[in-house]
Order: sequence, then structure tokens, then C-alpha cells
Amino acid sequence: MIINGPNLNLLGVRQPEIYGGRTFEDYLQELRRRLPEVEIEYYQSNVEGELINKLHEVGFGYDGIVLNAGGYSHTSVAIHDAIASITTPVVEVHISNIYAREEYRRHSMLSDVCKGVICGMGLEGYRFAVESYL
Ligand code: CA2
Repeated sequence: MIINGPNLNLLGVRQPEIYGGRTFEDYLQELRRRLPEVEIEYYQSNVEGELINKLHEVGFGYDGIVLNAGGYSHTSVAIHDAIASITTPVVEVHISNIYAREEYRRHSMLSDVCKGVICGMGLEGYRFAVESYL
């Protein structure tokens, strides 16, 4: 299960110099083509509680969750607690290198309860995360 958080629905539309010029749906098509043996589901929400509901919904039965919680990664105790409370492992992904950006992006509230973290590898970071479950 790939879960994207706030503003990631704008990928390919705004700020291509930071996040690239491709929509996530376009990348997802390629990902599914490249990994035909993996059943990849996708969910995006701009709403913190909806992300938490989705983590609860899939967090006890799926093989893995790949989560880019967007800006909530830096602020959300509630998403941290949701990840800590489920049994499916979560890999945290960031498209950009959060450590090379503003100070407020250099800490994630989520990393300590995740299986691993991938950042700064562009959209390909999602593939690396999915492949980590194979
Ligand atoms: O690098 C990442 O993947 C981030 O999680 C993206 C978040 C940002 O708040 C994190 O610090 C790092 C923001 C996503 C915003 O995405 C946009 C995409 C296109 C246009 C505008 C925003």
C-alpha cells in the first residue's frame, strides 16, 4: 500500500524544480509495469485523520506500507502513534532530501517507528521502498 499525504496530489503540477515534473499517477503506472508481481494499491489524502484511518484499515493485513506523509512527517504525533499501533511495517519515503532543505524539514516525527527511511531519491524512492518488502 502506498500512502501519500498532503499536497502530493500536486506533483507534476507545481514546483517541478523540487519534486519533478511527473504526476504520481503517471509514475504509479510505470511502477506497476516494472513490478507486475506486486499488487500495489494507492491512497492519497490531504487530511491527517484520513491518513490515520487508512493506516488503521490496512495496517494489520497488508505486507507493507510505503508512506510519504508530506508536511505531517515533521509535525504529527498522531501519525507517529498510528504507525506505532499497527503491525504492518511502514517505510517512510520523501521525494526530496529533507536534510538538505529548511531546518524545519530536517526532523521527522515518524522515522523512529518506521522500518526504514528513503529520502532524496525522487519518485524512484517509492520503488526502492516497495522492493524492500520483496
Ligand atoms: O520530499 C518529500 O517527499 C516531502 O515529504 C514533500 C512534502 C514536504 O512538506 C516534506 O517536507 C518533504 C510536501 C509535498 C508538497 O508537494 C508538492 C508537490 C508539487 C507542488 C507543490 C507541493
